[in-house]
Amino acid sequence: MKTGLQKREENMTFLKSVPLLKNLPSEKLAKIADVLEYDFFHENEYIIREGAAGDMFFILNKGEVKVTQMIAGQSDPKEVRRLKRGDYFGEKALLSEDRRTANVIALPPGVECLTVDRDAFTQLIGDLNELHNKDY
Ligand code: 6JR
Repeated sequence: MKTGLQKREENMTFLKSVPLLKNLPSEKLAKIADVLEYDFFHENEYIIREGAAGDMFFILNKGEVKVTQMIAGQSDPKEVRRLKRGDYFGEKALLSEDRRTANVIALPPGVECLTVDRDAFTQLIGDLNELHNKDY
């Protein structure tokens, strides 16, 4: 069995490896480590649906996802990119209070994400320049 302390250390080590978070002070990372949750998704499962409301931010811990988006005049969503361990998604709906801008779908064999809710995101992550300057 892992102790709470071991789990916290593991989370801290991973958070330090996430490019988005690498310049945050340890105290802030520790706060994120304390509030994050784990979420698991089966292959082909929709983690995020375009057009839905959203209150969660995701950091990919294991596996890969594909991002798809509706294009005007086309009936099927088109793949726009793939994301891997250490990448994040779901920030746009939290920054703008808008609907989700794309679908995010788990690729085989499935995905493990760290999730941060809207309150913690706003307090600890939401003011990072990288998020605001992101230009897809
Ligand atoms: N675009 C998440 C990854 C893209 C991408 C282009 C866009 C928007 P969310 O998909 O956050 O949920 O994290 O909206 O909370 O190329 N993602 N690649 N979003 N939006 C989103 C991102 C992630 C879905 C993308 C994304 C656009 C283009 C034109 C408005 C207008």
